[in-house]
Amino acid sequence: MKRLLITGAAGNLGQLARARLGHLTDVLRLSDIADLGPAGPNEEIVTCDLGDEAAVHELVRDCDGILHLGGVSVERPWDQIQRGNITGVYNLYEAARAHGMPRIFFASSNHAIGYYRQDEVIDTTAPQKPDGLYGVSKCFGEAMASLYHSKFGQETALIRIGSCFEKPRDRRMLATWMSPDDFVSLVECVFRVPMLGCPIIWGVSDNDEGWWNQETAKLIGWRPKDNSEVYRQEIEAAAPCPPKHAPESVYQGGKFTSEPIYKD
Ligand code: NAI
Ligand code: 15L
Repeated sequence: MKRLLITGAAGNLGQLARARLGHLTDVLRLSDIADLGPAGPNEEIVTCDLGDEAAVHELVRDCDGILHLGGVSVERPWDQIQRGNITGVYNLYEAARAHGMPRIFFASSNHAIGYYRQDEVIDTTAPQKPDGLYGVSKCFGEAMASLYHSKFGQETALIRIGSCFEKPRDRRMLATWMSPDDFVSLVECVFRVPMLGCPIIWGVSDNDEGWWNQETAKLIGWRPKDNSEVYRQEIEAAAPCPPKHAPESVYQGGKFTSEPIYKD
């Protein structure tokens, strides 16, 4: 690849991608509304609000791939979600259509299906069941990717990320955790597979505990290697088990299901 664009490059996963995915491309174009510091070798820095249509068109120009991590990543008031995750995603897909349809890795979320219960196992054909406005915005992103694939042939990997952090942070994350190494190998597979289409894939490690039937990862040759089980003792010792009827024990989306609709 000549130029890979990373949106949300100042964020948690964006910093990881910046540090570890330079080998995929000649040039990394890094973008965010937040400060990204100085450009390193083979890096370009572009400050850009995803809600700004003209700026997003310039951002996407001359890119062969897009790792789309930018936007609001938790539950927030509608106007914030709308700018980053609704208008922003529309702007991104329109810009991609205008500039040669670079392949997109879309960071969707388990919160698109967060109201499924933890005693259910679902696959990627299960209807969306978002657990908040943030989850609704990820459902919208998945729908945009599907539309642009059907209408124009735009390729997108819809990655429903569980919880990607250095280590699982609570009991629920023993089921939802994706390790940084598995994230890196997933991005490599998405951009290296000859034909992608528009699959939904669970962004989760090879954990013993889990609620998602990982049947589509093989379409891109991705085999996650890490397992949250190695952290079980540490996690269980750190905090008492939440009550049986608490949202974090009942729903796949955990505490997101008990968030209010924020007004400001
Ligand atoms: P993050 O919140 O750390 O990073 C998101 C970045 O997007 C931030 O640097 C922020 O400044 C930028 N951003 C927000 N609004 C923007 C706008 N209007 N224009 C331009 N940039 C904007 O989130 P994180 O953890 O790095 O996640 C990356 C992506 O993966 C997000 O889309 C998130 O929804 C998704 N995801 C992450 C999970 C995780 O476990 N880290 C789980 C599921 C989904
Ligand atoms: C997400 O979608 C969030 O972006 C991330 O911060 C985590 O909270 C994750 O889901 C999760 O469900 O653990």
